[in-house]
Amino acid sequence: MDKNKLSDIYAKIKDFNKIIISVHKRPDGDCLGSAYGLKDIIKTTWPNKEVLVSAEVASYLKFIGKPDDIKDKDYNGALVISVDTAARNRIYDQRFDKGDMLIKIDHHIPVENFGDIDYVDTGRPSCTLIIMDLFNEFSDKLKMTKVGAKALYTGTLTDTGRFKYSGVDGDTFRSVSVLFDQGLLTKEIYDNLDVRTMELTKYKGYFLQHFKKTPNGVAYINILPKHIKKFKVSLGEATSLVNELGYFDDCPIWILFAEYEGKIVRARMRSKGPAIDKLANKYDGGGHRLACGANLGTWKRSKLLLEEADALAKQYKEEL
Ligand SMILES: [Mn+2]
Repeated sequence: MDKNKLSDIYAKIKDFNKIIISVHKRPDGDCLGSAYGLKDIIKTTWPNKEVLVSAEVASYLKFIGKPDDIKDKDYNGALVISVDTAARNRIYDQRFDKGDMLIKIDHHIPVENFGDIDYVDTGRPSCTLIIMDLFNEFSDKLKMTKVGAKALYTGTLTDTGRFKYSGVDGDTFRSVSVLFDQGLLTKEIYDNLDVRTMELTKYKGYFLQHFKKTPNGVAYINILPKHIKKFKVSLGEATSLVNELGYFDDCPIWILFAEYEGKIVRARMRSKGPAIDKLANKYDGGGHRLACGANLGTWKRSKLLLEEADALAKQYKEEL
């Protein structure tokens, strides 16, 4: 935690009357939780400030907040805060640099600096925990309601796999305990996160019967538009099943390939052993040491990535 930089961020938030919070494309619980949590903290502390969130809607996360309709002119004189995003091209609203000042708050392995202030803490397993660091550092000045606590808890849950992934530590639970002190009620959160549609349940059956394994232990599946159509699920729903491939003790790496609009192929990669972030970097991606995304473009490149992942798995097993 960099207390000096948190002080700088606090000072800028206090200074500006208009703040726009920006998230990444294809939003997840962590970026939306960070955005709505930070919005709640700012609005509760300074009710007269205008705080807008620029994001796409993720239907399963509607219960933590909804994005604002932001006009070009809204950026005039605004402080823009980008959360949970490592690179410019991953930001959903590409007008992010149209404000008067830009702050980046993130926990991914840094790809590039793009803010006037860049606050990156890869030691935090979710970006929501950095927002809580800010809150806790200025707990004598900042306020939060249970609406903000709900958003921050949701993002922490989804990015840590419900406190399961590496990076979860004592600080995680100390921060989360503060959310309970703000009146956090968790039932609504679990009720919303634990919903699965009949369509996705049936697709999961297909998914579990059609994944494959490479010779050295990379479990993978190709998600094609025709499957999405047949099972009537969204790509976001289908790719949310990634960790269903993480249960095999002979597969330290697992990858889900999916074809997006315009035949663009992307990968979601996970590992419980070898670091995969360097591999993701080679394929226009990145993220964390054990959880990454990559932009492949074509199915041909997915084969290359798979071969390299297989080599990583082989090397890892040989070193055990
Ligand atoms: Mn995150």
